[in-house]
Amino acid sequence: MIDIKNYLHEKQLLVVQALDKLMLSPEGDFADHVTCMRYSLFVGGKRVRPILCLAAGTCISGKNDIEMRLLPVACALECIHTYSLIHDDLPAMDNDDLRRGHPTCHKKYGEAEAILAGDGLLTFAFDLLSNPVHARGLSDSARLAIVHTIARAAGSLGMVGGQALDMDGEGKKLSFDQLKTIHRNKTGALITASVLSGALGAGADADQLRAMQVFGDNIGLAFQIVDDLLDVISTTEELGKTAGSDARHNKATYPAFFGVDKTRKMAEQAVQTSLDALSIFSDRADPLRALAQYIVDRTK
Ligand code: GRG
Repeated sequence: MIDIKNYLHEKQLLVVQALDKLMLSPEGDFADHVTCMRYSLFVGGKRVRPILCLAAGTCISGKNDIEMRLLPVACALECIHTYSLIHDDLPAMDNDDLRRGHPTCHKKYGEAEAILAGDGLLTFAFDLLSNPVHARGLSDSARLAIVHTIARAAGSLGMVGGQALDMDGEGKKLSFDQLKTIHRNKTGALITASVLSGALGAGADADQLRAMQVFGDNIGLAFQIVDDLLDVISTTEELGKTAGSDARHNKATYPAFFGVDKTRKMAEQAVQTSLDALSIFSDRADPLRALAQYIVDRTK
């Protein structure tokens, strides 16, 4: 049985140290720009996506060095996620002052700097993924498959597209199907890609990839349902971002459709489906199992 608190603490440390080593240094001509990127990257965050990538790799490969080989991929995922948060907080989008318990990037450095920090982080992710120096230990074909998986999930047919639908839907009465499409793309796509890229890097076969896809889709769904729930039942202090933001922006959410109790049950159901998908794996999938449970139990 995995102690999820210790596991998360250990892997968060591993990811933060790798990010610090791999990320650009705040010196030279671009020092101010890089400082701004590093602020949002290191100000906090649970590091769920990189940890999912490492855990999926461990599930597929029994080799000790799999985490080390996947760290640049894990860091790229966190760079893309952080860019999405910076842009989501901008005045033109959710206009939030608080993120990860601290002032949002544009509040601290100004809007233009924040837009560019997001652009820089997104682009740097693909620098990390494609740079042979950072990607030691992954075959070229695995690296290409990972680049494609992440690019597809982060772009217009994934996270960016989901965000566009979300923005467009503000203040409108959306159907439940429309809400599911937004969640699947805005939040779910990058979470599934995190799991798949770890599995691809570790050499997963077609059956294993199919199982990882179902697992990722369902924890992505659970993650977003719980995010909707926490926005209603938690405080700004607990969340480290402004609570009640969905209602303020008139957004369709699971609690708005189903109420708090049914919403929690739906999240638990999605986690159960994700756990069922892992039944083909041995106890090497235990970290993934514990992460799925953490996603539904989390309080921030
Ligand atoms: C701007 C292209 C673009 C996309 C934005 C991620 C996103 C898409 C919007 C964030 C809005 C939001 C609250 C989405 C719900 C789920 C989510 C992604 C929450 C934040 O992720 P966590 O909880 O954050 O993993 P930390 O700070 O722990 O990394």
